[in-house]
Amino acid sequence: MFKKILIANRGEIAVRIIRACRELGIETVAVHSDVDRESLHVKLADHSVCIGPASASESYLNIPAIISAAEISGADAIHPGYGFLAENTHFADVCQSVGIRFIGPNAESIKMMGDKIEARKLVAKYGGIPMLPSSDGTVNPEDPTLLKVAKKIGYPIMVKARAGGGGKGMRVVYEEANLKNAIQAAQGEAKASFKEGGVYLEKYLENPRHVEVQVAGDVYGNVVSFPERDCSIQRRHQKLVEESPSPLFSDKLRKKIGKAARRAARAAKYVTVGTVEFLFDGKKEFYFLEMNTRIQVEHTVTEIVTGIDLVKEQIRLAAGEKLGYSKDDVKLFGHAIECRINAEDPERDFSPSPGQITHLVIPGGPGVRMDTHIYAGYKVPTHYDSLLGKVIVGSSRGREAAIVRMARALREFEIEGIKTTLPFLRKVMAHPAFKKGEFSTSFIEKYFSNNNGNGNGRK
Ligand code: MV4
Repeated sequence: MFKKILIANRGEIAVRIIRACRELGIETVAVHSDVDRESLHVKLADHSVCIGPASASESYLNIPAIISAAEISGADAIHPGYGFLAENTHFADVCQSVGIRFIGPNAESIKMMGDKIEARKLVAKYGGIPMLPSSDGTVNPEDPTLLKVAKKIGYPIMVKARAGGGGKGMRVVYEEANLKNAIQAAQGEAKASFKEGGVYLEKYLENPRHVEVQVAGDVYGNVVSFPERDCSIQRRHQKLVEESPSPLFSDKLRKKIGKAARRAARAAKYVTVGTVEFLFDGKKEFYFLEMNTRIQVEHTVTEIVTGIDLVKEQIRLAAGEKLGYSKDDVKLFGHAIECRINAEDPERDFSPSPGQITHLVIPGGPGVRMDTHIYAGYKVPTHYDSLLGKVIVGSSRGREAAIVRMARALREFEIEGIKTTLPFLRKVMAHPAFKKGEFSTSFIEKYFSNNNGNGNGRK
């Protein structure tokens, strides 16, 4: 097992990782930028190193500074958290070349899964995983077979960036006449966002639900899957609410998606923890979308419904330990919901709201967990993403009871000095469509698009 882990991240996830290390008896090294000196992750870690100025490119993305900090402090592994360097192939490579274990899969897996075309090909070749019809590889407006390929897939079609992520470089096309323009636009956007301008075509699924499956694998080829998470409540590709299990899933469908996810993990020879994303039609079919090679923000709902500490699992598996249990040992208990608390103003189109927290009451009581780095007096910097933390609830009495519990927790929550997504989340919990479990990825657009806050979609 590792003796000392450097956490190349900040915020709630750095705190979460430090807590796992403490329980595992592993020493921790926090890194921080100039403006994060007073951050909770710095206070909780055994050691800390300042790695640069506020700007992320000079601190949390500064590979030489992070590697130097690891070498000086004698860390034998680096945990990247999510975001920043978590899916950076070059960083994973550098760690390996200096003899420091990167806590995640090998650089090869990260690279393969980062390329959506390669990932699809790998998974399709392995077989047994439902896929939407698509083009074989990248497409160009001048391809002589373009219209034929598109016709075979059938409209509507989504043009997607092979380096995609975060909804950039995507276009929906309903008719042939718009295809070439959409390809050009997506290529331009992809080139600007990812430097890689390649795009491909995929059958477009309207009003899908976003369902994902956590997987874990060891170096001996053992793989398990966990109950699915439903992450359909999102706004402009930012998730706001996640839950497990999905309100629309039967045991039969859960078995089927679990099997598909394990097959995808096996196809990728996946080691440590990862997530297989699917689109779900809301009735009975799901389709492979992509695979993420990092610990995710919403891993917590899976922890609540299974009782398994996924960050500890990730560290253990990265150190080469055996999984030690099989898919049938992973049991689903009750229902869990997570709400993301962001420093954003829902009244102003969710614009960032940094500043000092002047007053804070964090919810608690039965079945309530809060993962956060904030405290009263903490100053939210302007330089990083707006996630302040997550309220996670679990109930053994099912989804309705979990919603009641979340509404209760959000009611207890008090935060002053900055604007947050709290009032918005309270409305989501009270919304009839949410309560019924009847929502797709269009939920927020559909009911909150005028941002009138009344949640009925009318002005
Ligand atoms: C899709 C889709 C419909 N059909 N692909 C958005 C993020 C990127 N990873 C993939 N995304 C989508 N791909 C096909 N063939 C709809 C989306 C999509 C979406 C997916 C998950 C969660 C939220 C979403 C919001 C808009 C579009």
